[in-house]
Amino acid sequence: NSMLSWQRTAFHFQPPNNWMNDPNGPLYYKGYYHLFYQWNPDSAVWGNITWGHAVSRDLIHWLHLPLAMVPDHWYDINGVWTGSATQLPDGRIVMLYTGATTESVQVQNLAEPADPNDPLLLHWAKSEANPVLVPPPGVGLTDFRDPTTAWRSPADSSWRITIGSKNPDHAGLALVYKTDDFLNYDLLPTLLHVVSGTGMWECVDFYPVATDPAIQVGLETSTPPGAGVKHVLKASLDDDRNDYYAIGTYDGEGADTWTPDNAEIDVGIGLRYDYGKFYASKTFYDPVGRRRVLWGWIGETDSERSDILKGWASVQSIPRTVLLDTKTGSNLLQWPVVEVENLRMHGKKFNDIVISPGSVMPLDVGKATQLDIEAVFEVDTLATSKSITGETGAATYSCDMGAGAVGRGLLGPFGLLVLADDDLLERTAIFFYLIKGVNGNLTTFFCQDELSSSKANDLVKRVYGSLVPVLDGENLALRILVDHSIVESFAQGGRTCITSRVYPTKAIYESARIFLFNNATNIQAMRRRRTVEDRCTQRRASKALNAVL
Ligand code: DQQ
Repeated sequence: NSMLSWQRTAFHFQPPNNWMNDPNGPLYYKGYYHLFYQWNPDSAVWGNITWGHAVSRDLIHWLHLPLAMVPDHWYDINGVWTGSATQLPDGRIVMLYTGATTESVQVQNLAEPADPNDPLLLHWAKSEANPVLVPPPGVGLTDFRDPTTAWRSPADSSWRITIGSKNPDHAGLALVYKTDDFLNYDLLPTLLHVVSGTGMWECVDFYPVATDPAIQVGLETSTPPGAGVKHVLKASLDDDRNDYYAIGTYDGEGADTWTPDNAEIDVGIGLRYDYGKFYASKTFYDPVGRRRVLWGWIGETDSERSDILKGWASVQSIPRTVLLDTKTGSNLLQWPVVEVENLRMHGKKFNDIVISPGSVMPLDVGKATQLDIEAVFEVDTLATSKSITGETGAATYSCDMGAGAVGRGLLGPFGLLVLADDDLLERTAIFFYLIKGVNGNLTTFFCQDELSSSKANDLVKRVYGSLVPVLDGENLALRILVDHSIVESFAQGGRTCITSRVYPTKAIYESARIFLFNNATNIQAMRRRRTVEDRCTQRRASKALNAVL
């Protein structure tokens, strides 16, 4: 439907049409990045799941290729579901994926490139031995899916993979298998990990990260645990459709178990990759960029009817590099791959903008449907320490309570409005909200408000967000990618991320604008004082709580 074609993205990955979901088997091979994905070739809703396929030299520009795999055997006739690639030391690629059988039982299957000399990996040969794994005793026939990339055991140098499931008590868990040839597997007696109450774990991911601030590169999946290495475990929770990760320690010499650093922020109950729309993600190690790259499926938040009308559904997140945040030690940093910056065309800088309370200020960047925004907000610690907030700490605020971006607090909200029309009838707000606790400490929330993003009435609109760690002396930093119907935002270098799908009806084409806004009320106090002080010294004036872009 051409009326809705403006909703298609420009630099986020999308198939030519129809339904897409999880990213599958990302890998680098002979000069090309490969992305496979869950695709329904027949319609814009989930079903008939095959593997779509595309290649790229830069993770940004993609060439669409024919389907890599289709449901054509009893062991995957109800869907070629999610899987992962492993590159063996001899260069061989093995692809493990879940098949839904004629009886809809979930089994694991093996496929390999039919012609390893073809850098495009156009044809895939499914193994004669399929299925190579069936649900073990005690595991539900439909609770056994999404094998990971394999890693080498540091203890016996056999391969390990993990597969998500749940137990009868509704605990999410990750099974571990041992294999030498990817045809025969032994289920290990101990789980990699289990967390009560978290339900089915889909699309488990497991990988090492470097803890040394001097080694800020990604680590190959088989990097053994030990000094300077931690392991990240991620599960996609079928219950709430969000991707949760935790940082911990992998015991590769013992029982192949993983223990979180902090049991209170364990997998499924603690940190999320993204506090907006983001699911079924998967990382891979890029040997050329020496980085770990994360892909996530960004679904639609409009109606199924609209998806059918427009003829497509879903995009992939911008590929994000993933590192351990060695400053906090307790979260990851996600950041758009550097290649995205090659798309920047008409750079515009705005410096030293002071924005008064309750006001909105346009930033003239011309048509604003595709943007890569970097913004820094300077918070004067003197100003905040003097302000009497009357608020008692983090418990008094969360992004989804209250009035979102139109609320008025003492130290927030302030930030940007994107995909906004001149009259601000439509706008998506990305903002910070600071709370001063009774102990005098500041807590910073990072939020994204979709409530006024569109006049259309068939949408799910929310205020998303969470806390973001801000260390002493740091300014508040934002990166926002705007791409027609997606707003992907990163705070403090990627400590907290939020992705929204939005469907403006007025803020489109030439009418899309961006604005700065400040709804923090205590800047009023600052401003009054400044009027007096302006006569004395300009330096004092700059100590107000300034929002500086
Ligand atoms: N999507 C796939 C499954 C996976 C789910 C099926 C997650 O393999 O568990 O399309 O979105």
